[in-house]
Amino acid sequence: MKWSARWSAIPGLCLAVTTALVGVAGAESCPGRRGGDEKVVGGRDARLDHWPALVAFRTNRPSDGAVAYFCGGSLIAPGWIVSAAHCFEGITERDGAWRDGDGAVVEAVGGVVDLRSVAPDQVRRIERIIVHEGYREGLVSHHGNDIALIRLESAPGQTPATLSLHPTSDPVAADDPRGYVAGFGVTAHDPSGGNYTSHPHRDGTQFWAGSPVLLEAPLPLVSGDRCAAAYPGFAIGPGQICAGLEQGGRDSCQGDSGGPLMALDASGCPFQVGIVSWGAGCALAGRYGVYTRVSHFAPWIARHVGGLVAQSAGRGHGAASVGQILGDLDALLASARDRARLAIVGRRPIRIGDEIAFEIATDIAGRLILIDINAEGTVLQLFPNQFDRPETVGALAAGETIRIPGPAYGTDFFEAAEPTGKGHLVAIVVPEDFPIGLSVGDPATLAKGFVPRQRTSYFMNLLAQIKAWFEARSGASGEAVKAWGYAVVEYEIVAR
Ligand code: 4AZ
Repeated sequence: MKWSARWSAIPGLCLAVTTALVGVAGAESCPGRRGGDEKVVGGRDARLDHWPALVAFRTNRPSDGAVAYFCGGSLIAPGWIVSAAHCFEGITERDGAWRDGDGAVVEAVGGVVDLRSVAPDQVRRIERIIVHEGYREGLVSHHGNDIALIRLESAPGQTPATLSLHPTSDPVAADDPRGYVAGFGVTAHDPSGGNYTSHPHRDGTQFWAGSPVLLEAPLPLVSGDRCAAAYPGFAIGPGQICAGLEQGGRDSCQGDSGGPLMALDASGCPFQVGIVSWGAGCALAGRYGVYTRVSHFAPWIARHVGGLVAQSAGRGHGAASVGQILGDLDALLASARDRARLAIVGRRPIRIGDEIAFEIATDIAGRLILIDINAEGTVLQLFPNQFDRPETVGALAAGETIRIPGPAYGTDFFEAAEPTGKGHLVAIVVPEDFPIGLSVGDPATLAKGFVPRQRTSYFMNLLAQIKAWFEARSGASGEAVKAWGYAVVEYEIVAR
């Protein structure tokens, strides 16, 4: 449902609806969108506007300014890059910078397709590198977990990539034809790395790279079974996703590692499903490229980064996938159910135009998140919002009952609005140390009213963050869940 209220009384709600409409129109001009339609080995020149979040990692030797590009990455939140763990083996912080074994400083370069003309403001230094705890140096093909997060000293002005944060937003078909990979890696495999070549910068200094220009390759995504069969004895599991052609010829390769594997949604908008990890040679027949599966590591990413841009479940096919996310939430918070209660105040059935309000009671202290998932699968955060006490965002005391809309709203009721059909209200009482500020979006958005999100993106990000909270406390069993309260109510809105 769309909980509309009296427009004059609640300008915030008007604004929320307007923003939602803008969101729909915005789908046509998403970052990186492709119309209908190869180092990358067997690649073609890439367009910058198709790869807005891509970054290249390089080493820069202070003694002589020698530069070498060694890996890719993808901006996923302001100042945060996701890449492959194996890219950062042997890189440590010394003398105030992250350096390789020779003392060369590691830098991230963003917003370029031609490495011959990199401007100083496109180069960032690294503040912190977080390598997955399960990664084993030199053993990527046996242990996986080939993922790392890189925090930059300052945030580049690039647009963060949309991520697949849940298995349901990974491409559904076993062999989805529309995958893309890009990078500055080598265009022919050489185990000794001999295919890196030296190129002149515009100013005459030299740099080393696999390719001086960004190359991309369209690559079908390959089912886990087919990929596992191609690599018997290796770790191809839920944490990996593969891409490539049965006959070979196109592939990512040395120097592309860490870069993004993108899928396209129904509108041609790219979202990241993989991170270039490894493969037997490059572009060989029957030897697919192996990528770290982003959705599998979503809770880990969310734990460190917080707010992310999530791809909608089922690639935009709404309600059924919202049900799956709700199912995950139910499983995670099952034993928190008796600590919060949620009621819709108003007559039944709820008819369009009816006056309704919500009452939430909690046995435990915490902060409330109230979410509406309407019959079309659109997710709207009802609380906290701009009418909440800003200093305490969502804070409730043990034993408190809160009514929404409350005194500050200027109205006692919401009006039930379209769409008709069955929806869900979800109340979650989250512990004090849960990063609610990140899950509800940035404060600027929050200040404008309710926080609208198209379909499931917001919901998946929230789920990823809740999973991350439990993962950091070793699982949902036992004591940790006692800090949570949870209530779900199914409702139905009928025509007048
Ligand atoms: C590498 O050596 C590498 N074909 C990266 C990706 C692939 C193979 C090798 C996938 O970094």
